[in-house]
Amino acid sequence: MTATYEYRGRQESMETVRSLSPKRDCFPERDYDIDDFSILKTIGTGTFGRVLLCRNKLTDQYGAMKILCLSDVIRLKQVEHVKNEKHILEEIKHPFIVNMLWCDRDDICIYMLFEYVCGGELFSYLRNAGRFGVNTAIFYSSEIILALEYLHSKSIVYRDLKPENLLLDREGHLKITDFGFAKKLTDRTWTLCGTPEYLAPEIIQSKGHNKAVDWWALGVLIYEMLAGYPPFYDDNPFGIYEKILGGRIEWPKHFDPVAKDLIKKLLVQDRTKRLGTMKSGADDIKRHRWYKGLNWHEVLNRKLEPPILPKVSSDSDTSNFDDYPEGDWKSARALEDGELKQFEDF
Ligand code: ISQ
Repeated sequence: MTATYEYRGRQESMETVRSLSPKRDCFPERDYDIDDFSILKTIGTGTFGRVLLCRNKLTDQYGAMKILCLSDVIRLKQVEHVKNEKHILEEIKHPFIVNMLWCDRDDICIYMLFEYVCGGELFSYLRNAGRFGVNTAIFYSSEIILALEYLHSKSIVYRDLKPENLLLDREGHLKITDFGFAKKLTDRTWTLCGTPEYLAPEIIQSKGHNKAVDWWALGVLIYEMLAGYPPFYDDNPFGIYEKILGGRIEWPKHFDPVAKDLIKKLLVQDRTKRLGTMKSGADDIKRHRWYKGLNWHEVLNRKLEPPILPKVSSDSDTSNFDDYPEGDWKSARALEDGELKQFEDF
């Protein structure tokens, strides 16, 4: 397989839901003002925002500031998505998820401060290596499984698992980032209306918004780590969709047979039969023989030795991220009163 793959700029989901969850007691760490931060360098860009390395002038600590211009958020119809992302990030704290430390907005931008994860994307390491060995794939997938299990325990579906959204910290442990597609599942006992006898299966099952989508994506990710390319690929997106629905997977000759068994059980079309979605949840995956001998308590406590140690010269080293032109986010237009109403509760 010699083709190169382009994974950036994937289709955006249009699903939105508001979370009503209580704030965790440690958020925000302090009530800062955007002027408390020196903005240093762009380390990532997206369709309606950018992520910048910054330094807190009060504590001297480095952080990653995600800045979204409100006019772009409105123009791209992302208002509910962004509120959704903020609500979810306020609710979560986990060793394998990038932690949001503070969030604010003015009438020009939204500011989200995260811990700075300086090792860069797993994507870059995977492309450089070609493919990962079994122990490397076991290490990264085990940290992802615990992060997904945690999110699911809070009725949050992540929905965007891919190597570009996985960062390595200074020690080489994983952190999941970008909750723009994440969704808080609503309590179906409240939102299910209608006479039960007449309800369609997809209403009962809230099809498409189910935790099972994350376990499917885990199967794709483990395959891609071990093969070096994803299991369903075509030059055009419709070709990819056809292959996904066709369910035929080609296996490289070198592929580990035990991993193959696990991936086959994750890439099951019927999501009620997919590993991770039955009544034991993530335990069914954790007990698969590919993870035999792994101490999950040690995984959670970051006790396993990471297979890759990122090269980092200092806390503010950005060499593991691409260079981007420094756009002029400060000169974005301020919203008018009518438009600002959409962000009143932000
Ligand atoms: C933290 N560190 C580096 C990059 C990031 C991108 C998005 C969110 C948080 C981040």
